[in-house]
Amino acid sequence: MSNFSRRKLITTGLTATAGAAGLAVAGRLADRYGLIPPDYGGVYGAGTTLTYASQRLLTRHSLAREFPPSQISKAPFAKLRPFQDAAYKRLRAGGFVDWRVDIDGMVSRPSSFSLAELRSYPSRRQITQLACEEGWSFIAEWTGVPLSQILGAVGTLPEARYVVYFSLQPKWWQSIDMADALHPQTLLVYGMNGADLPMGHGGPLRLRLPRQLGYKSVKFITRLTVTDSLNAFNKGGSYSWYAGI
Ligand SMILES: Nc1nc2c(c(=O)[nH]1)N[C@H]1C(S)=C(S)[C@@H](COP(=O)(O)O)O[C@H]1N2
Ligand SMILES: [Mo]
Repeated sequence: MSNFSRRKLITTGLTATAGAAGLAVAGRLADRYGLIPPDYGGVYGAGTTLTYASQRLLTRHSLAREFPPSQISKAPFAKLRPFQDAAYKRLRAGGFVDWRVDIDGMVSRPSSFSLAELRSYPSRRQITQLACEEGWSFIAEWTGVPLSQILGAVGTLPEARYVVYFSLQPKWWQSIDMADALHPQTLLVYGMNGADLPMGHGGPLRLRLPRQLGYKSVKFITRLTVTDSLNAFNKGGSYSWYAGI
């Protein structure tokens, strides 16, 4: 059977099963095809599995919508409450020359990148929407280096399955699978609407992942860990692990 019709069959099977015989069967089917999101069994349970499995089969390579410049929001909403972190203030006073993002875990060359080093890679600029789970959204132009380039530079090992990314804000981290980590629209962003990324939106560096809800776009990125298991990391808050939109 061709890859496409096999995918179609599995997806159709998942959807039909979910309607007819209940979500538990969909879960077993998804398990067979390696499509269980790591928080399966959590509060979101089988519904999340179904979303993740269907999206992975159908849209692994699809792009989030990009907009023309005329659609850029005039007043993008920065969610941040005043950010009083002392280490951040010091780094900011120094023009962020000492900001580093460390990359470790399952990579051949664990590395530490300055913003200048990140900017020396070919950049990507994309106008996409950031949508919060609370219901609001805005459209902005984001500039940064595709995460795939940085992962290529450090050399991810073949066993790598996830990238966990951490913020200077201690309670903020998230993780994505390699399909999202290597996706061309997944960026380490340092610019927004033609200027440096402002503090309110996570400057000097945030992850942008336009195919998932806003909470996966973690701000103030300082570290990335490549891993084959998320067992050592709980999800980073009470959100669902997979937030595909
Ligand atoms: N470090 C950090 N990253 C974060 C958050 C946060 O509070 N701290 N909020 C998340 C949520 S819930 C959303 S919707 C977006 C909001 O991005 P914005 O402030 O650029 O609008 O950032 C995400 N990344
Ligand atoms: Mo959010």
